[in-house]
Amino acid sequence: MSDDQLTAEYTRVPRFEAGSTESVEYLEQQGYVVIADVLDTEQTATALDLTWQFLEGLGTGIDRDDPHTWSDDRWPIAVHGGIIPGQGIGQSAAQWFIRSAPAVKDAFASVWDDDELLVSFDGMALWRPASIEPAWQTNRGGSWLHIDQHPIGRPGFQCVQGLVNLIATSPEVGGNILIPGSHKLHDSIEERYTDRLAKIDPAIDHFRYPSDDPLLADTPPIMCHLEAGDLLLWDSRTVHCSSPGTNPEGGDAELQRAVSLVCMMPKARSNAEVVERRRAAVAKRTSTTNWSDVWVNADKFPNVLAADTDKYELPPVPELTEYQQALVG
Ligand SMILES: O=C(O)CCC(=O)C(=O)O
Repeated sequence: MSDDQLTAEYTRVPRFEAGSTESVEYLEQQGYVVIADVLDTEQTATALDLTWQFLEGLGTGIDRDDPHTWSDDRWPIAVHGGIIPGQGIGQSAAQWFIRSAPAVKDAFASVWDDDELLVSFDGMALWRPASIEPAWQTNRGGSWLHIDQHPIGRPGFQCVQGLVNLIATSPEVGGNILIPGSHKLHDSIEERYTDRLAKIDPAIDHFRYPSDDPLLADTPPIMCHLEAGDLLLWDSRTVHCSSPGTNPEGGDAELQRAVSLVCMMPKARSNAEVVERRRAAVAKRTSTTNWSDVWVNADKFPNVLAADTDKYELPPVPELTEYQQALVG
């Protein structure tokens, strides 16, 4: 198997109601859970429209109706898996609209048994059609199978990440891949990957997981089918990534995948300094990672810093409702 190959079984898994006890139990056992319909059809359409407004508003000449204008020199900077972490996306109207859906908070509130939550200022994964330009195909899963929680710096249960899916998934296009139950391996990583871990600062919550790990041999990766409007939640210890599917160059000349990354954690886990920075981030249109208990500025990611960011216009400063301000802190 070459380094970047990863075969995942495309699977229809149970879809739970936001806030249900069953959804929390499934998450605890499997390390992931699908929450059905956190956005309805109309809300999903609005979310996609706002996503295009963000892209067109960058001022680089992107036109939603002309895929030939979606070229790298106009597209926002994308990192692994087509994730756009910066250019103000974390404070865009699209992201605020999606993360403010009541069912998104219900889902996280039941996980934490706490409804005083702060939301991440995350980005989105937007996949352009490789049928137009093969180079737009995103990284194959095996190249970035990972967990988002340092095994020593953050032991035990610490965070649940999520994505709101805006376009129904298919085996051909691909999408998120995860390894059910792999959150239970987290405690053993320190012992099994001592040398690798020694090179990673305990404050960096990203660990590339070897796809040939023998403990994964009996639990094949899955790619969950998601309807438009579904929320996928996973424990940050669950081994995951995304990958193009079986026919990535075969799709129509339109956006192939659009997901909004979203994460909520209890306000009680944060502190006054982090909250102050979060409040300032709204006006500055700064994006973050999934964590809201620490301050991590996604505009300072090396790939973002290395790029020519002057050409991008930031989205307008969002006017937040009381509900949204409470999610800032
Ligand atoms: O796009 C995806 O499904 C993967 C997202 C991911 O790996 C992450 O947010 O850590």
